[in-house]
Amino acid sequence: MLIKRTGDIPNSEVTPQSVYMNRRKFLAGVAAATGAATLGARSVSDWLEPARVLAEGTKLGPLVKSPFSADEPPTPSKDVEHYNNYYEFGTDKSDPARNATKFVTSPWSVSVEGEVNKPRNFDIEELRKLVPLEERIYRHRCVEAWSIVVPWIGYSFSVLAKLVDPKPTAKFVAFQSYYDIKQMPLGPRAGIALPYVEGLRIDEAMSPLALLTFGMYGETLPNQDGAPVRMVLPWKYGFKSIKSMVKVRFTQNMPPTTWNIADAHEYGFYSNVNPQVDHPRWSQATERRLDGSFFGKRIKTLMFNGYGDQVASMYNGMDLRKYY
Ligand SMILES: Nc1nc2c(c(=O)[nH]1)N[C@H]1C(S)=C(S)[C@@H](COP(=O)(O)O)O[C@H]1N2
Ligand SMILES: [Mo]
Repeated sequence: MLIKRTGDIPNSEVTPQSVYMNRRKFLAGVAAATGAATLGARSVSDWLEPARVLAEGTKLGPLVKSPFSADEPPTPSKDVEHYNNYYEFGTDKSDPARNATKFVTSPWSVSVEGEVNKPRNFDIEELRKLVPLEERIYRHRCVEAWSIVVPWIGYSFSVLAKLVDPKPTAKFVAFQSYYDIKQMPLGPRAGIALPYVEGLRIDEAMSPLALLTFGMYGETLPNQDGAPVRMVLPWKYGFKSIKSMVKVRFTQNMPPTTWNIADAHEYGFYSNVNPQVDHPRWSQATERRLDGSFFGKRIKTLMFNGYGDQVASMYNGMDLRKYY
């Protein structure tokens, strides 16, 4: 086990939002006064007190606006927080919101390893502070033909990748979710092999669109949406966007992926959104956009979920029926 979890932090030790915000203002003042935001490799805040983990629903900011944002109104957050796939917490869409409320996500760290020159274990708070956080409004399309528009908060995964310095032998990136039967007692009944694993080709992982995600709707991620850190890959079906990540491994070979293990015929490694290639059991030509109404709205699905300008060239010359 690569992740060391030293037990629960009592609630009293989690910095309340007001204290945190005041501390931010104070630190901004310190930084301005000294004319330097960092002392060596560590930030001013690290010298003043040890990193604290932000609780679920803590405001994140300031946020940088992203040029990658879709020009579409976000889905009401109520839908995004109550219509989930997170099989570790149950297989019904309403299960995760109910069953993940007590999920302990602090302390948390992410191990980055494999074909890299500088493997490292990142504390979640350190990871979140690597670069300024962006708000990116992305369309998110589930393979089950429903979709949402979410203002995610994070930064490009490539920032993290560059820090660990991948070797030329790194051709793929494998991701792994947290799994603990004690916290996820429904896991053994999920019908898929856990821990949940996913993967990307290295060029896909380095695409600026691939978002290392810490929050949504201005706040830290709700547990059911993948707290405290997940991937979001808007040009791929939703199951590629792994939640509650604990391990990132750069590899020479294509890594196994959860839904491909479960049924290779239905779920491929690439799983780019493609309205022309149907799922064996249903059409992928349209999707039901959740919009706060009972049924949502039926709309046409776009190739690469509308992100073709940014990602299509990565698949030049590939038969996308074969590499689904
Ligand atoms: N660990 C883990 N990650 C996961 C899943 C899961 O069951 N377990 N479901 C995937 C699927 S199928 C989708 S559509 C998205 C849903 O993300 P959301 O609930 O935040 O909308 O998470 C993906 N990541
Ligand atoms: Mo999905």
